[in-house]
Amino acid sequence: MNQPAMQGLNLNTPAYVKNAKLIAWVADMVALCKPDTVYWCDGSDAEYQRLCQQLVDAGTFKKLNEAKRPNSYLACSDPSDVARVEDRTYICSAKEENAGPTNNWMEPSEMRATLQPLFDGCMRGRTMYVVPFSMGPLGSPIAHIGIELSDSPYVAVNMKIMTRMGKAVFEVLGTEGDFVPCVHTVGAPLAEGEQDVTWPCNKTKYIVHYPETREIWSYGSGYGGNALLGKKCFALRIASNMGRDEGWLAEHMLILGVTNPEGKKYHVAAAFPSACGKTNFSMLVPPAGFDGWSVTTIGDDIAWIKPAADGKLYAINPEAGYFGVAPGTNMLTNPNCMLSVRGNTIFTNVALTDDGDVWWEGMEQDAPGKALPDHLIDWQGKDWTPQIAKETGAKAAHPNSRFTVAATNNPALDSAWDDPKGVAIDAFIFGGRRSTTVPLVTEARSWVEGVYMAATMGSETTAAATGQAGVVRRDPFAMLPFMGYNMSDYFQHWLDLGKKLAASGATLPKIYTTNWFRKGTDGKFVWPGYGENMRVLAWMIDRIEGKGQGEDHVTGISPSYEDLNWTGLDFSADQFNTVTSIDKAAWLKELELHAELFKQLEHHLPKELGETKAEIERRLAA
Ligand code: SAT
Ligand code: MN
Repeated sequence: MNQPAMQGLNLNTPAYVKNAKLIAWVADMVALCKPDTVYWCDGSDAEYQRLCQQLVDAGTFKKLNEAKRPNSYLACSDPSDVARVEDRTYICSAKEENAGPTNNWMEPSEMRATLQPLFDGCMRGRTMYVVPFSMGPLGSPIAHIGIELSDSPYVAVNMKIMTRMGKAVFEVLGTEGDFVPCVHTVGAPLAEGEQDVTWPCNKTKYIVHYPETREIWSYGSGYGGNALLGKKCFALRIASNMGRDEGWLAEHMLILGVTNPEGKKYHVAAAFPSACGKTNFSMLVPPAGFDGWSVTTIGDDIAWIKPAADGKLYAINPEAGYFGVAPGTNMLTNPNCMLSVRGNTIFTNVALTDDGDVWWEGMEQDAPGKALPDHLIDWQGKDWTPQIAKETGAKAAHPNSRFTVAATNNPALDSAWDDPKGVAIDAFIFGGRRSTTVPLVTEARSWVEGVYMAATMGSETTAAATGQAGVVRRDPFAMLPFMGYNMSDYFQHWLDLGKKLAASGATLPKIYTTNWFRKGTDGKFVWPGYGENMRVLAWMIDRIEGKGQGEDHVTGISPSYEDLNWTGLDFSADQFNTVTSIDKAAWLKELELHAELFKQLEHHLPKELGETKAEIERRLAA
């Protein structure tokens, strides 16, 4: 039964693949996409090396200097294919109201009719890679399996790092197991004898999700979240639907462990929009003065969180690697990350040094006297010098340039990062990027108030998505680009979960909001951020232990200057005031923006949120 030949093309199905549904689906997709060959990834290191060499031969990868950056590669994308494309991303639920007002929607049969001609023959001249992967530890009760069919070997090697990818997945899948089918094409079929480009892609792009049938179809892009379908498409957009139906959460959150000097360990899950420092926070190194504290990484981007019989919420990182933002990363801002990417790393859209290593903006800032390099090849293959940068403002690395690296490279990896059971969450953090208005840290007085804070979160946009960077938009739960269903129903899901846990007598995790990004009148960030965020994290842990002090204000509880540990940092009460003050006029404006959001989301908006808003208004008026 294993080798049905389609139109003369052998599917090359390995004998160990015994899932009839999978084999039939691959046959259908081969018939549609018409690749030249089909290759089933086994996930072995030998295969990884072979595919990387193939990418080098094709000109997509450049092998980096083995002495400086062992077993590492640089890929430079087409300049038009550098970030997620939110305006081309669709949630095609049967009913429009289930996608909700924050998602692009098309009726499923209409979308299928749109995609059919695009996918017909889309893989001509290329190999279809069958990429089996598990989101979460193989066989974990929280994990789920996906199969990505892609005509991009770049996707195959990135998926090897980002997920548990390979042959063992088929054992878990067995003959009857279920999987999320993910079809991806760069949308650039090759005519007979046509020479390929180094980064094939298509001007037309579609990133499509069918939540009811749990399918993902991606056309035209080879980059990041558009193409590595286990990440945002599966682990957030499709998984949020699974979570709603099954009573769990799929969140855009890092997960970290934090141990205090008494040796007590806590777990925190934190949501920040893309390119707002999740990776840095998850690998935080406590500063001088925090002897005895340590932070360990469970995940840097996505959390799947399920309530267990003990009334606690357990979180796993469904991923196995980090696809992090390179610019700004250095030995001061994130030493663990710099150590992680010393080798065995794929870099995308960073600059190349003359001795075959990588460089990005920010690397010059981590040691006194360290200078800009004299010459580089920038991410678009052009000469770059400090002079050119000064004259034209040209960036050597694209602002959304990335590294792909295995979690096991991280020196701060938590010993439980791969535990199928997950870790019990003690606190949630929601953090936006706001130059004004929102204070450094606030603790919600209740679960409902926390959900309100998360739901109304605003953030200035970044280079992680195409479009203008730096404009404030509401980004509820840092999930705006990743919500797989109606946002208001999702708020309700969070409220319901809180109610259910409280009813079982459980202590709910505390909820915090943070803002590391307040600016002074000089336009510069006031809060030093990075490792210094430990001061805020330690306050949260003290609060959880019932020790930390705080002051009640309009939106929650915040520390006073003397409530934080300032050992080793010169940060004045005035500066503290700049990042924590609550400007009444600014908050009145802010509440108007909350009202606008609630108007947009009014269908199914939980009434508790309106009540919480009224409560804040009452406090502001008092
Ligand atoms: O492009 S990704 O979605 O993989 C990264 C991000 O935007 O967070
Ligand atoms: Mn992300």
